[in-house]
Amino acid sequence: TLKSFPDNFLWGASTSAYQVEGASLEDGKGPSCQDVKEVPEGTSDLKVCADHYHRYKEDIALMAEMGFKAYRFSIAWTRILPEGTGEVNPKGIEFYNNLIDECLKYNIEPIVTMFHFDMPAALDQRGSWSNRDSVDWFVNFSKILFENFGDRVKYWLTINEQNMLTLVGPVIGTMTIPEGCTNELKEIYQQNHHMLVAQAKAMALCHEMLPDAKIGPAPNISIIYPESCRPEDTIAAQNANAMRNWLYLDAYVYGKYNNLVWAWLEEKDACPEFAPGDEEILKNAHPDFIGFNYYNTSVCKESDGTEKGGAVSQQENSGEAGLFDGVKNPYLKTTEFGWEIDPVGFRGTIREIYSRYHLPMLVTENGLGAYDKLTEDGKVHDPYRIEYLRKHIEQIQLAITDDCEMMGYCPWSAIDLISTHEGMVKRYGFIYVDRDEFDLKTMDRYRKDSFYWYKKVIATNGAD
Ligand code: BGP
Repeated sequence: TLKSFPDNFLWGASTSAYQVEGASLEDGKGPSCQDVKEVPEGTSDLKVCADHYHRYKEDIALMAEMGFKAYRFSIAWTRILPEGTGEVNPKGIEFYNNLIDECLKYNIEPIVTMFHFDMPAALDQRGSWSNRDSVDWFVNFSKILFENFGDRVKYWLTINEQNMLTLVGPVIGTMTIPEGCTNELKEIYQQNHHMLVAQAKAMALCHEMLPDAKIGPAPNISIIYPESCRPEDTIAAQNANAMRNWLYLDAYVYGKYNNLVWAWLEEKDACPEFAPGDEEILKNAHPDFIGFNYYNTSVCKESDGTEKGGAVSQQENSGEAGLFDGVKNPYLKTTEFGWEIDPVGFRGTIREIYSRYHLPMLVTENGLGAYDKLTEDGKVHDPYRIEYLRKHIEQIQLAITDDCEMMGYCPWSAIDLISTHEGMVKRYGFIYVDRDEFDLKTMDRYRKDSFYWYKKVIATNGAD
């Protein structure tokens, strides 16, 4: 028999500041790397997004109507510190105070991501994560957050998808390689090391300043299957999993570098340099839970030894010479945007994480991007989203039945917002925002079919 969802299960959904807020340079906000970089051709800029900055009250009222127990959002670093360091912007503090209070008014637990792809532009110019000072910049920012919001925010997330920043950051433009760099691989893993140290220090600081709060990371974790039962393919899959998943979780939870990845970096002369004390810092950080984003699994086989080009997107890794070669999964269907759909892999991923780390888990993202249509009578029929989410929720329940400890489910996204690569046309929300890619139209909110469905799911604690 199936076990039920825990009573205090955090049903909710997620957004991130640069994709939902808009008001990108309003009320003293400084530019982030997202505001200064060129958006992909044919997609909207980030100036207005869903205009959540001005409409958060209406949006949170809708989330409350769905019965949300939690709302995961990120705090834009440059709203709080326009230059990334230095003067605090009181208007930024005020906005997030209001947002948090609005959530609490409806008993919605705010879950705050401290860093979601939006490095302050001023710090980007100083080398971003390649600069060792980035550790102090991030810790300083997190201290300001704990001081200002720690009395009301119980759940904190450090860095969103650090593994994607590292694996595809240089490709998607969220990681910058300094000019004249002669060992790019080492540079990438040095930046990754700075992120590890930064978030470890932030976790320790959180525990010191806010003993009742809970803090964890939010990487993108999904298991990688071997293509066949050839033993060589299993070794390849272990390599790929170490590189994509376990490197990060091993470091977060055990404060240790994954041995498979370390050995590979050694061979490439690309091991990151440790500053004095780093080892201690990594060892002393203990996440209270593991937050993770899950969209799709992938498959690999033994490497044929040639360079394939590594990770090409969040969904696809073409392979690493000597470690594994990426292959397509013939068993899975894809979304309209070509992302594989694998609910069973979700259960597999949850089981794997739990058996490795034995920490409670919070799903911080999961969802389906589609071309939703608003009908003339103000409806949005999105049965495909309902089906996708239902199947994933079923798998969470199976994982709970497997005795994995699950804290909550916050799919992507609470409301339509700007997709990182596809702009406004790729929608994920329960709430439809009436705007097109370039035409802002009315910006009115509409309840999608999935809105009513999710409301029932929450009301029945997952029974629907
Ligand atoms: C995750 C990011 C989110 C969000 C999501 C969907 O990797 O954390 O910020 O964008 O992916 O991706 P996309 O917008 O490319 O469809």
